[in-house]
Parts: sequence; C-alpha cells; structure tokens
Amino acid sequence: MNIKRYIGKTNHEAMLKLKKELGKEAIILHTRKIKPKGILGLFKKPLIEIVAAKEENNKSKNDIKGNANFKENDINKLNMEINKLRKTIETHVVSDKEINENKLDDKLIYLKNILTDNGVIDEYALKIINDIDTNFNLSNYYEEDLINLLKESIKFILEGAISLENNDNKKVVFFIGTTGVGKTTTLAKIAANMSLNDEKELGLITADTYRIAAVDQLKTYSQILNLPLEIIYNTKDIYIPMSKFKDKDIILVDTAGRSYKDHEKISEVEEMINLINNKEVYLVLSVNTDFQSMKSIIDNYSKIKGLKLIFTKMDETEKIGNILNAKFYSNYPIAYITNGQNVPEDIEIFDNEIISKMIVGEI
Ligand SMILES: Nc1nc2c(ncn2[C@@H]2O[C@H](COP(=O)(O)OP(=O)(O)O)[C@@H](O)[C@H]2O)c(=O)[nH]1
Ligand SMILES: [Mg+2]
Repeated sequence: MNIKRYIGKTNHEAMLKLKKELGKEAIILHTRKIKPKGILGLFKKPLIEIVAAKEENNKSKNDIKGNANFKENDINKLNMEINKLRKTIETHVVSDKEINENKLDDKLIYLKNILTDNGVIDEYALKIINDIDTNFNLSNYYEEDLINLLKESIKFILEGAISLENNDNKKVVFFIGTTGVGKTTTLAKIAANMSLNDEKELGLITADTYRIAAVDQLKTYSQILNLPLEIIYNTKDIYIPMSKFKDKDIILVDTAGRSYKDHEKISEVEEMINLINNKEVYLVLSVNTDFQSMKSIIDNYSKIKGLKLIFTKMDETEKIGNILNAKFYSNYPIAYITNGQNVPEDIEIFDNEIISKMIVGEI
C-alpha cells in the first residue's frame, strides 16, 4: 500500500494533487486543517491536508470487495494493512498535537513580546502569559481575540483607585516621592481641578522647605488659584495649619522630595503622615524611572500604609509597561496619571481601560 500526504490551500487543490498522483482509485484515509508553522504563519488561513492510500498492485477497494475468491489469507493481509493504516493515522494525530503545541508557543511568544516591548519586565510578562495560557485554549483564538484577551488581563491587573473627585471621605491628601517626579505640579493640577470643577473648599500646606524655590513654586500656584497656603518648617507641626483649615473640604500637603536613599527624611514624612487620620497618601512616581530604582522607592516608602500611586511624565515615554511593573510589585491601586507640564490640564484620573489599550497598541 502506497500512503501519501497532500497539502493544499483548499480542499480542491489538495484533491487535485492527490488525483494526479494516485489516480481515482486512491482511498482517502484522513483529512484535516493544519496551521502554517512559525510566528509569521500564526494568523494565516489553515491549509488542508489529505492523507490517501493506494494499493501497490492497483487493486481498488471495490475490486477487493467484489472478489468472489476472497480467502482467509487475504483477510489476514487486509487486517495487517488496516493495522498499518491505523498506525499511520495515529502518527498523524500525534504530529497534530505537536503542531498545536508549537502554535501555542508562538501565540504566547507573540503576546509576551507585546508586553516586553512596552517595558514590562520578563518575569511579570511571563506571569501574565502563563495565566492566560492556563485559562484559555489559545489554539482557538485568532490575532484580534488574542489581543483582546491580553487587554482584558492587563485591565484586570491594573485596578484603579477611587479618585478624590469621587470620594468625599478623605480630607487630607499627602503627595510623597523623590525629588523632581512632579509632586508639586501634580498637587497644583488636582487643586485647580477640584476648586474649579468640583467647587470644593481647599487648603494647601507645604512641608517642603528644603529649597526656597520649592516654597515659591507652590506659593505661585496658590496665588494664581486663590487658595490659602500654610508653610510648616517642622513636620511635627502639621497639626497647626490643620486647625486653621478645619472648615475646608480638602487639604493638600506637599512634602519634601529627597533622594530615595535618604531614609531619615522618609521617616520624617512617615511620622508626619502618622499624625493624621482620614487621609489619602499618594506616592508619586515618574513612569520614566527605571524599574530597579522604582522598586527601591516603593520599598523605602512601604512602611506607610494604604499608599496609592500617581504616575507622572507619561508624555515622555513610549514604554508604559513600568505601570504594570509597579502595580505587580506593590499591588497599590493607581489614582492618576499626568501627561505634561501644563497646569491644570495635563492630568487624568487613572483609567485601566485606556492604559490596557495603550499597552496592546490600540491607542
Ligand atoms: N513632561 C512632563 N513634565 C512634568 C510632568 N509633571 C511634572 N513635570 C515637570 O517635572 C519637573 C519637576 O516637577 P515638580 O512638580 O517640581 O517635582 P517635585 O520635585 O516632585 O515637586 C517640573 O519641570 C515639572 O514641570 C509631566 O507629567 N510631564
Ligand atoms: Mg516639589
């Protein structure tokens, strides 16, 4: 028995090849769709494979069936042929599984690359991909569905925080983080939006008296926005302006940003925060900071309870995977993102849908 395999773009094409070589007498053993191998073949249309057989001595199936002198010996021979055929088909089924596994790998690699190209570190990209692989049968997904699947997974991980605008319970809001990440600018953006749009009564406090320029910066914003500003030179004195502002809806507190290696100053900030109840504490991180440093910053502020994150300088980076990295590492909810130097417009309440779309390249 002569067994052959034919592949065509369509059933018709594969059949033509088969007929041409084996003739009309050939017996079709097996037909199936196969996916082209390799990453480039991932989303191509499946090919058709036909496995067919033909008797070497040109005896057709019908000839055998119709032979009146059919002997026991012939039956045994026939059984042997059937067993041979069964084995051949089984071998093909195994190779089908192999193709599926390859396909799975390609799709997983494709998804993982989307994440790592955006700056998500390998370890977290693998976690996300493994999770998808465990829960979904990727062999039945085409490109668009795959991307949507990834997008939904990212969305789920990037839980947002309840923003100040939607939370009337929090009264005192601290902005903490290293120098130059955009704490003061972000505070000014939030202050402007809250006093203009939400018509809230606001008070501003700065505990950043390390540089005169820092005080002047917030003083300027407070004058433009017509908001009262109190300056404290000692973090323990936070209660003094608090009593002055007791009728305000929200009090925003700017803190001294030091190097993240400056542990003493971080504990001063921590002590000040611990003097206050009913608060929101935003750890401000620049999305540009390399993830290694970001981890140290998160570690250094980790004693402070209930932190939420703000990511600044989104306008300065193509790689926003750091947001996923930081979220994975800290599990803190994300409250805002900022995307430029303009006060008050360059700030958005964090939206996990938008960031997920950005990571998979939809926007
Ligand atoms: N491109 C860009 N620059 C920003 C953003 N937020 C703040 N900055 C700039 O970063 C610099 C430091 O900001 P500042 O608020 O003084 O940082 P702080 O030391 O943490 O208080 C300033 O030049 C800001 O204009 C942002 O979202 N995008
Ligand atoms: Mg500042």
